[in-house]
Amino acid sequence: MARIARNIARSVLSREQMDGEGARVYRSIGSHALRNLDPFLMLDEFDVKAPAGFPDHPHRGFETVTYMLEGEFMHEDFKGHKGRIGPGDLQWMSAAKGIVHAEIPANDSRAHGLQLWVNLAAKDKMAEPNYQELPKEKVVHVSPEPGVDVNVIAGESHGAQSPVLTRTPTMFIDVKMRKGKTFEQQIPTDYAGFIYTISGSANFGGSKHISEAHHTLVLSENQGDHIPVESLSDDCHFVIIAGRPIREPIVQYGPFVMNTQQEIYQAFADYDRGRNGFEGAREWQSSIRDKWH
Ligand code: FJE
Ligand code: FE
Repeated sequence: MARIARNIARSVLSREQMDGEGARVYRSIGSHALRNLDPFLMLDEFDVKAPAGFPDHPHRGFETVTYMLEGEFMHEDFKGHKGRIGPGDLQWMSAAKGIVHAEIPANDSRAHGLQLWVNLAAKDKMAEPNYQELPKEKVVHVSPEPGVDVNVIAGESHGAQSPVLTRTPTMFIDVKMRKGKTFEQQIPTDYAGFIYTISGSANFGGSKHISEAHHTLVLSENQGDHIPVESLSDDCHFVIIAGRPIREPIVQYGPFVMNTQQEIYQAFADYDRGRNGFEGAREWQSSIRDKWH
């Protein structure tokens, strides 16, 4: 049987916008043009310089994946879990029933990276929160040929498998290519996905869609099992993100993502009263929030 390549069904350029406290983001999924792409709720390319950041805020019902490209972030949550994420480091945080935390630049230089929000199925939304943290050295790397460098954040690429466990089946592949190289990524036929371009230019998909940086390229759902890429510049850098759609109703209110309006009211009430996973949330203040104030 002939193999079918995925094509680019839509291309959307991210515009710069502000979120958190003065933090600059290029929003991909989650912007007005790309409300959500089941199972993904949001992808931000953040480019933050202190004193801007994302001080104390809650999450419920999904996972946040922070992948740092340049600079350093500090994080601290309401149960005392804290640390730093630097270039190439990965934090896969399953907020599930509740996390309250702060994420802010660790020093004076620009903190640049990606934050992806992966939805959870109803059965997982009220699970215990969990962190998977991989320093750069532990992020699985594969080079299928010279001039092609792949970091496997989640899933598998060219025989290399990420150790990250994803409650929602997800692949997240970071690819850097020199000019004139080719690359192919296998993608399960039942996954919905997209490519987000960070720098350089390349031809994407079977129909050779040319794209520059800061674009979200939504993959066709044509039963294709792979996406081919040909780079057109030496600084070609993009991520391929795909996952199995959950196909459940989504009701989102900022950082709470549930299945019904009733569950959103419950999330607000729990956060306010410190219950059902938000114990201690009301009294808590991060120690890092004052670093730049
Ligand atoms: C958010 C307030 C926030 N994009 N990229 C409201 F602070 C946030 C938020 C982030 C965020 C955090 C990081 Cl580290 C990177 C981000 C938004 O925390 F999403 C909303 N709606
Ligand atoms: Fe957060």
